[in-house]
Amino acid sequence: MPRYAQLVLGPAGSGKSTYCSSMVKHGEAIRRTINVVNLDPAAEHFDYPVFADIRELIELDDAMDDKELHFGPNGGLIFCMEYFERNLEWLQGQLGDEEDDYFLFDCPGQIELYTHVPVMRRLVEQLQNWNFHICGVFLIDSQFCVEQSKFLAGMLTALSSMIQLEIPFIHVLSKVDLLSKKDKRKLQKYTDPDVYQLANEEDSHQTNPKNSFLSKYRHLNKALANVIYDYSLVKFYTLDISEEDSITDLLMQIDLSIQYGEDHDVKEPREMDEENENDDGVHDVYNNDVDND
Ligand SMILES: Nc1nc2c(ncn2[C@@H]2O[C@H](COP(=O)(O)OP(=O)(O)O)[C@@H](O)[C@H]2O)c(=O)[nH]1
Ligand SMILES: [Mg+2]
Repeated sequence: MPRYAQLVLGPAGSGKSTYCSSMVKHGEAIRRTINVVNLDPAAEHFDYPVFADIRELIELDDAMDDKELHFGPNGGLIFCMEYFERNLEWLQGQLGDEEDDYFLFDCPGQIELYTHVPVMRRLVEQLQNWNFHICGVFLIDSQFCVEQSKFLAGMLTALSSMIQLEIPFIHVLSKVDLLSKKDKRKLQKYTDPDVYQLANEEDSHQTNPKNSFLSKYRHLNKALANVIYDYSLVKFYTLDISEEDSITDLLMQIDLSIQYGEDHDVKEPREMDEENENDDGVHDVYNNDVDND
């Protein structure tokens, strides 16, 4: 039986740790165990029960205080994550080998860790070797996304992480509870699969349409929106942690992407016989689109 994991990604402050904590609480409510592993060596505060904590392996302050290394916060973080990468057996020991376990990995927010440094990629490969089905859950603060240009910028960051990690991604606009009704309505157009309409919109910040730089920029936005639309690259879900339904819907989408629960259905004896004859492993279908044959 496989195990399941979400890599919770996104810029600092996008709400990753809060998301993990909401998922744990939701899990408790529906009697499902969701474990969280803190992978942020600089984490100061989170309010979920931590299953394993990278700070027991290495802490950012230790890397920064080292008299020979002289690291600042960013260099220190990369150092910690590279140390982690060389010591993945520590993680293996922490995770144990219970079948069917479900983990969230609360990751650090530095985007370069997903796009430029191999650590996350190595982590994904290792988890796959340990029989995990993994997806990336990429959070973007919805408050920054009510403007079209910022939304596209966020989307491109998410996209570059997705290309690097080569796992299914669920993109989430977080903190929707903080939006005004008007901004919530604005957000709807981003969660609509038809991103194309973005291309034809005026950005409220472009006050002078005759300015040639702005006009070029508008063309660029349009071209980007077209690429994203043409390849169906990114679909966004919203998350309002004050609404249980919002969490339920999101978890369902994520579970679908990692095929969690497929092995849990109660099977009729006849179905089981058929399955034994035609021994289809879960791995064969993982990563393909869900098909209901
Ligand atoms: N109202 C509200 N605040 C949030 C939400 N998610 C995060 N925050 C706040 O945003 C800040 C950063 O959140 P955190 O989860 O630590 O972000 P991280 O750096 O991505 O782990 C904290 O002050 C949180 O309380 C949310 O869904 N709703
Ligand atoms: Mg955090």
